[in-house]
Amino acid sequence: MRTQRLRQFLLALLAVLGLLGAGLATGAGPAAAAAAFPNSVVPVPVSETADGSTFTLTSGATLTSDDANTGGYLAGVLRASTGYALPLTVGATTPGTIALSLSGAPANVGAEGYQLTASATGVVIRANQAAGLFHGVQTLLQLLPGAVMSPTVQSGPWTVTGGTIVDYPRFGYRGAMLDVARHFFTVAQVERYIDELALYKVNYLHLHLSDDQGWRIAINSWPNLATYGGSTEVGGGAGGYYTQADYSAIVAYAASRYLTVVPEIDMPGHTNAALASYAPLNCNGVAPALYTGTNVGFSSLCVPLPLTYTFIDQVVGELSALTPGPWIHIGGDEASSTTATDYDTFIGKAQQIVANHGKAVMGWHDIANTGALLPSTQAQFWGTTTTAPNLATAAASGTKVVMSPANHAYLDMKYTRKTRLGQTWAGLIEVNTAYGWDPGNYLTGVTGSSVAGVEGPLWTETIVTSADIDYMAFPRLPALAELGWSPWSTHSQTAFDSRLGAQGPRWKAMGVNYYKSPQITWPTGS
Ligand code: TNX
Repeated sequence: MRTQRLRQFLLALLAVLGLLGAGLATGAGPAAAAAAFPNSVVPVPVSETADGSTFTLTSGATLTSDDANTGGYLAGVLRASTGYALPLTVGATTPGTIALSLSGAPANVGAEGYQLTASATGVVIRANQAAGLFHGVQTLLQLLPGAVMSPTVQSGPWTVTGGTIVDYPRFGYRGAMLDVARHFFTVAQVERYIDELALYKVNYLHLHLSDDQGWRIAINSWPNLATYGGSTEVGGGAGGYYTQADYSAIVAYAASRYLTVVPEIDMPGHTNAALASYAPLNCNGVAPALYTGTNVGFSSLCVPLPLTYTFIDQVVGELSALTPGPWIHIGGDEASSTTATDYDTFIGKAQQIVANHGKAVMGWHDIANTGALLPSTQAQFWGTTTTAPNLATAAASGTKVVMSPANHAYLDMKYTRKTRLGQTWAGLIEVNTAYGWDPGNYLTGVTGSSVAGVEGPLWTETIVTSADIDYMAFPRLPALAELGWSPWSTHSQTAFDSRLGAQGPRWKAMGVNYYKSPQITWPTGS
């Protein structure tokens, strides 16, 4: 008994001495200092353990993937910037130098998470589903030098810190909204934004498809909506609209980056373009003129009119058939030309129509002012205070909430007074203001499991080009993406600011026209 204890003691002593020895040995050289992942990944992963090794991607490397789409995406990015051949085999039994595997991931990473292991000989990303592999690929790209995002061949070395990352999202809904109604954006422009969002593990693209100034989706049963209602935009430009094939192309492109499209038809307010397109939709039977200004709250669908619900049923029916995702967003904001009783009636009927087409409703949080939200209806908070009593009441009876507080999450607010683009009604939003709030614990009575996630809306009254979109979204969108993905325990403004700075050279390499916030130290090459 005694000898056994003595042996255990000696073994333990040896182990401690061994560890000390290893520590001293590595401590003497630069290896110990290097045995940590660089603080470069946004959103910051759940856990990162470096092991002191380094992986270097070289010209002879091969790729294998259990998912053709994600493998093809990674091959495309790496081939362009490294110039290496990087042959890709889908479904191979022997792992390549970089292997994307749909087996062996820890169960707790769920549908969207992944495990990434980098060693001297290769990189393995394991996930339960393709979305997780894709998110792991984004992390791998952020561990490589920023030049990896260049569309033209750059010189390496293409090194990755060795070790293991286990990562999965805090919230299931991590969105960005693009208002294509105030100014129209082409399919290519939307796809460019999707590519940018995908870098930060955003998984929902909310498209604001109709407003007073324009109707942007072709509806076969109401053709004037697009051809007439889509013929202008803020400032009087030519506007435009998506054919149903265009819309399907956006949906498919988003799906290839693991984003789900949430289409919004805003109603009963914000409907001048529809009312202008069809006189019979108006209570007085007279179509108003098209509108190219920026006022809000002056238009309303005619709530007592039966045709209104035929219209919504057909629009929602066509849109639902084109939309694989679960949500149809019905807007519901700023309906100041609709009486409270009419608004109540209207939201009740609109929810039922959406449900009849097999979809669930999203709506701006104004919809919580009505008494009867369907259990599946999700509300989107866009206020500027930390209280919204009706929303809290709805949350208490089960309504889930997406958080877009306008004074933190609105990507159309100016950064400073001097910002050329954007508005100020919700305040100025510098990058640390965009980052400095907890979506899970922000709104009184809407916390914890009531919170479905986060979304950054980009209203486009003042936004006209892709360069404008870039400028307002970067660097704030990555801040919101981190709030949506990373556990709150990792939240640190100083650590975040240096991770964000590390994105600068990437955006430079990609040609993203970002705002060089003075709150961030941008490294050389940004
Ligand atoms: C308010 S936020 C709106 C939009 C405007 C935006 C401009 C919300 C649900 N409605 O109609 O475009 O402000 O910041």
